Amino acid sequence: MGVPHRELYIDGAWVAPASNGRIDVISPATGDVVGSIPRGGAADVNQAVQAATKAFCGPWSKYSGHQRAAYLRKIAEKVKERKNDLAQLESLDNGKPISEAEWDIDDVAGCFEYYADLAEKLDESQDSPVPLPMEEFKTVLRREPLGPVGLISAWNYPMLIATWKVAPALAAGCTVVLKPSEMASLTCLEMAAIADEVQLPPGVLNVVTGLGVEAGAPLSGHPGVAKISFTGSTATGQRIAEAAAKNGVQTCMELGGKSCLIVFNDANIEDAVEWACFGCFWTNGQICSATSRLLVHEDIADAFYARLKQRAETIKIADPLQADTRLGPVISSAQLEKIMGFIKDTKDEGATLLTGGKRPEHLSRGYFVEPTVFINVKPEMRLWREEVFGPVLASATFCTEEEAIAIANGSQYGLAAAVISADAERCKRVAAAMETGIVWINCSQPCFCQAPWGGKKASGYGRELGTYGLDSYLSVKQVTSYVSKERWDWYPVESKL
Ligand code: TXE
Repeated sequence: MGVPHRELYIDGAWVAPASNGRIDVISPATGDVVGSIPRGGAADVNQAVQAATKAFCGPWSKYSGHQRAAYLRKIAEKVKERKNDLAQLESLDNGKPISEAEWDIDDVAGCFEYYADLAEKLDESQDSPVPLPMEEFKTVLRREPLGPVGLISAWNYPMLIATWKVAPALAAGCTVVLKPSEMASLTCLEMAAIADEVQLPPGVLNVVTGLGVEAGAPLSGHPGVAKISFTGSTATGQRIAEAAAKNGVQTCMELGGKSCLIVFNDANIEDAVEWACFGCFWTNGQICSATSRLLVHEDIADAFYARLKQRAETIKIADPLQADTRLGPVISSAQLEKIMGFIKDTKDEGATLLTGGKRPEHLSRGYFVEPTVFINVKPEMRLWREEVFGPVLASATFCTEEEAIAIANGSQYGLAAAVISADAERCKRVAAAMETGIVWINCSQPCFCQAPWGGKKASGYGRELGTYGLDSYLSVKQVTSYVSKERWDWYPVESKL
């Protein structure tokens, strides 16, 4: 499969970066260079923000929601037409199994369609009245797009995470400068190609690829954007929020996680093991919401761990482009090293390795790691506290519901949590007690563009997706009219006497 040679997409045109530089694209499955992306920098970002500003003032923010929706629907159509090649490109670039990349591309199309629907509804809900206590006045609300926005995205769901930001931003009437992760930018450049094909007006979507410090930093510190939406690590998120705050620019932060799955003793072990594996090993373990901490009730721990070991050892690790592969490589050699460092430290700290813990022997190239499970992991161990972003599951046992809740909440992160139990009332109680933005009951990881997504604590703030996602790209203006026939009298006559 050929990797398209693309330039930056600015103001409706493909342009070489000012630096003329390029960044190698490395296949995580082989370590081979398979293409390159443009190495954008501050001058390119500046041009892109100018183009987005012009397009915002020009056609885009003036269009009706229906007009914008028509473009979003055309983008969704093209994504569907190109599903196979986009999924292959995603799998090649990021290493995720092709079956998962195909889901992602379906979700990209679905997300553009969903926000097309919401853009149309925006027309109907414009100028909605606000009930007031004085009948002399009438207030209506106008919901207006924020302006040109900067979107900085991550590599684990390259096209999908970008879409979670681009689709609601465009639906709201904002224009966009997208800075994808340098680790996997290919499908975001194809998003630009699709925008070009459907003749999205120039400057409405600009894509500037490049390194975080060279292209991301100038975007997050640019005074010309109205908002920065970021998905990535907590440390980078803090830097971006600081840079944006200096210009009074608002931010939405979707950061790391260390989510906990709690399995009670009335759970069906077979089902719970399946969710435990899916919840941590899906997307090669590189998911912000991965339930990478697993609490198992002590009554069922032996049976549960025996089945978990068996199941983890049947997960097929192979070339991600093969249809039946379930675990591909992690994104880079640096990420592989980081994961192997966690595995070594956890062994040294005295946890028990249940399965995995090394690179698979049958794969001599690429950045593969076996699905790895540690049990008897203590809360003070690094593996329990820090995000690994790889197929490594940390498990411990618990005795009471209160204890499980306290351990699950005892994390700096607060993105997601999951509970598995046959007792619906208990699930409801635990869900209410979790200090997270997302809770799954009797499952782990389902994600729908209709439902809000985001976390608490070090996992960030703000919400993407659902109607919250659209609202986050809108500002609300109150328009208040005096509607009484009587002259407004500052002081009623009697009180002047
Ligand atoms: O993330 P970064 P990296 C976590 C995960 C992973 C770790 C490091 O634990 O191991 O982060 O991954 C851009 N100003 N997550 O290095 O640095 C960068 O170019 C502006 C969790 O990839 O956060 C990319 O586009 N932008 C996560 C984006 O920020 C900057 C998904 C993310 O990069 C910048 C990915 C700067 N100074 C990793 N520095 C999740 N929440 O899902 C970098 N960038």
